[in-house]
Amino acid sequence: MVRFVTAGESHGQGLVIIVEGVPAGLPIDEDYIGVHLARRQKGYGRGGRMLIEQDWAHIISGVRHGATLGSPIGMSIENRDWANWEEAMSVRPPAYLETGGEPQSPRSQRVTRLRPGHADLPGAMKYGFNDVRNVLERASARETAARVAAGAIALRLLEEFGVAVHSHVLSIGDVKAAPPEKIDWQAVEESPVRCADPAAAERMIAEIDAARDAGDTVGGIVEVLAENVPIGLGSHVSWDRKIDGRVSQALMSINAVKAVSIGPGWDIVHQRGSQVQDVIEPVTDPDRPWQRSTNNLGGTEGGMTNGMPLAAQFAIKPIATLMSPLPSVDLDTGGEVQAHYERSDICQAPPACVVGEAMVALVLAEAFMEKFGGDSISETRRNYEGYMNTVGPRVRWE
Ligand code: EPS
Repeated sequence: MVRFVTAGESHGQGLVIIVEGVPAGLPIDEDYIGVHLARRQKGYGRGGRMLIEQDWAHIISGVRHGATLGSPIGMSIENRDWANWEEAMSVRPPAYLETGGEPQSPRSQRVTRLRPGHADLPGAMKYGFNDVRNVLERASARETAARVAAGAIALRLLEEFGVAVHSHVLSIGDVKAAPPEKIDWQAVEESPVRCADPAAAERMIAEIDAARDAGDTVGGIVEVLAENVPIGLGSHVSWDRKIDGRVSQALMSINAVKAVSIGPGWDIVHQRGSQVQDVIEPVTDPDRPWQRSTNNLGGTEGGMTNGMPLAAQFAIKPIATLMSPLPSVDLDTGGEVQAHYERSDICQAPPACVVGEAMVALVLAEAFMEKFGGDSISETRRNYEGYMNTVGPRVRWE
């Protein structure tokens, strides 16, 4: 079973990642993971933090001589900003707490002005804290760097079987990209907002600038597409095995995500059933004598992948930390205050694309290993090829 766990606070020493269940013999290196980490760091609308960080995942276990061992893969990513937070985020109690003196850094002051929309209030209540920093550090989207490192390993595994995962921005604020005929993925990589429609991209940039000028933030909608996914991942037989449910949970777990759809889910409910299903057309192909001319259902039917690209969209809300803060309440006194402001991003939609790719890849890798198994990549490949040879008209097997 492919699973992963992350640890790390936003301004602590760094992030730690463990990925388990990857078969032995998969070629992987830090450079490959580094490409994906760098993609996540880009995006118009980022705050000053990304000028400080240069994310790099050090592999510390599970890989030898450039290939996986089948053992848990351990990685760490340094937080360069830690150097500015050593007192505030110190593991040992800093001197001022022991002596009752004043902290050396203003960053060590307790945070008590609750930010609406962030984890501050529920986190402080749940964990019994009187300093919101104990919550916000882990609730920060910094953690998504760790997910991208884990996701890069899943992507590498899927790539061995021809699966490619891409992502792009569909909208930012009220600015929508025109539905693309065919997406030029290289152009998306070069777009500052990861948008396939260059005219819309310009307007998205202006939208982010306008939000920044107003001391505000802006959200967006993102699409992740996985191509060449084998038919039959996930299962219709039990609720927790359905691939669309698993993809949705994984995407919804990304910081600030408020809605997920498989395919253009919200749009198709306005149409009749006859317009929405992806009709199965016969074609003359001895191996797969069928095709779909549409993909309205986003590549899943009955909780299983159906051989079409898996397409998932998600909506990321405008970031909760506002330069012009909302009215709020102080955690200590209950008195009215302005919410806490701490340097933040204006728009997270472009980097969230890369995080979405990672989460989709992790779910697909888990479902892939569930279906094909194998302790070495060659064993997985034999099982995969054996199954793929059975995907076709049943008459062959009679
Ligand atoms: C974040 C606030 C900002 C972002 C951060 C998420 O960090 P800082 O408070 O240090 O300026 O840059 O995102 C990252 C550090 C990252 O790697 O994406 C928040 O409050 O969620």
